[in-house]
Amino acid sequence: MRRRDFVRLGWATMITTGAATLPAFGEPPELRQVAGPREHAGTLEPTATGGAADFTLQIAPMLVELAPQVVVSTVGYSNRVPGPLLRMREGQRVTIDVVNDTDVPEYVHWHGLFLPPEVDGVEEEGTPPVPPHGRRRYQYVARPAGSRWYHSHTAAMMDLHRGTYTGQFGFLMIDSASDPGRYDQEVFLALREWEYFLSTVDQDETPPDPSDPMPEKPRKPDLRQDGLEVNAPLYSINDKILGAGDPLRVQPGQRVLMRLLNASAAQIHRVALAGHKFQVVALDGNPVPAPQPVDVIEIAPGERVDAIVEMNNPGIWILGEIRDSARQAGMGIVVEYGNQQGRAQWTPAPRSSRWDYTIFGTSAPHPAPDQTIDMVFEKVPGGPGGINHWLVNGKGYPHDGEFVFRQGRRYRLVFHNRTDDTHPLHIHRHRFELVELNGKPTAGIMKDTVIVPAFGRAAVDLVADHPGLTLFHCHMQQHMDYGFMALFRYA
Ligand SMILES: [Cu+2]
Repeated sequence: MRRRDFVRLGWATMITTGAATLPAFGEPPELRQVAGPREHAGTLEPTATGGAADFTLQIAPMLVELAPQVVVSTVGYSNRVPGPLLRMREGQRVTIDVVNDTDVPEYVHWHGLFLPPEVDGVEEEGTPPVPPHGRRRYQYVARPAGSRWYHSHTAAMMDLHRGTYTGQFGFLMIDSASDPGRYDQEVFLALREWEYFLSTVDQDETPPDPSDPMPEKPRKPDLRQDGLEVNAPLYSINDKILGAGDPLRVQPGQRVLMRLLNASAAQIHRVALAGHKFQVVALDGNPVPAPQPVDVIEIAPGERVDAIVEMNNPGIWILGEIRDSARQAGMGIVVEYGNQQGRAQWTPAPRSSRWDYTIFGTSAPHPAPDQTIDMVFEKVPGGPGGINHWLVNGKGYPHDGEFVFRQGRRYRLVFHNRTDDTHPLHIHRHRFELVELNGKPTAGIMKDTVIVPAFGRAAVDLVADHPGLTLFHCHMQQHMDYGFMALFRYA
């Protein structure tokens, strides 16, 4: 990106607090890869000593040109949104230097990797911060293979210019030696909103489906008034609003692997590609046992979906959010076949296309868990002008050490969502197998983040095989900041 004369939107300037100084718009640091798996421990050093890093990330204020004359001020990695693609091989020992050119401590979390707590990038697990105007070196072995990502793991609370509200996110790809990779093009698509603000409206709520079983719905509705939710006026895929960036150029007959990431701080998204279907091949970077074609992909903050699209319908199409308001606010990208003319077409997705993880699973039996841990989630509505608070088993974070794993044991975590909101629940440093969703059994779907619908229930199995403190939380920044977290420790 070259420096040019940015014209900032008046209202965007008014609601933006940070980033008074412009970064130097130089060339991004060169990314290099160094071969060779070495020993297996993760280490974290305060300074970059002991040789060159494989990757360097610079945390600094930056401007994002979402469209001509639509420029937002945020904090990002190496002056790019998304940050640089960090691509590594499974088993590779990588060294990443993080330079923090801001006034506040930061944490870079490597989402979906099996890392020791001291390099996971999480304050609650004991990772040291990257100090303000300082640097820190992360070293770890990259595994498991698949679509991973990295993002800020800083608490934001009421400051909507910190943590995942900022542009601090990027793709991290761990390539497997055994990956068949049968595709002609690979594209990375991050879904985002910009200029978050507090509002009484919950933007991503879908109308209730009468067939939704809602097994955790209480008999008596909670009549207390909700507090403020996080809302946004601008949306993008990667750093561009729909129509403002280069189209995704394809050719008839191509198989395009789309690696979708929801890098939002607050919203679940549903996307479709007009005229095409997505063949879903992996969830959270892990291949699914039964790939299936779908019209609509639902993806929550923290989740990744890998899908192959057969380019078999020449034209100019829109890949975008199925909600008209979100697409019109920017969430989309044009997909253009060669030698086509005209306007990009949008066609509404079929009404029947409801997202259901279990269609990608099998009916294989599960080994009996050694222990079942029930986790009940409740909301304490904030009332007018307030913020909702969240309880796990009757308490907000921190708990008194009640969540304990023993190494090698198999746990069944049962998530009881006794709230009228849908939550993407994430566990660090481990992955789990989805066992049941709203009473529907499934097997073979490995994830690190799972959507538990409003008044819904999910059960996941996890083998405790990564000793150390392990954070569990809702991936919506506001929910996490206001109590929706728990820390597991190994006995
Ligand atoms: Cu939540």
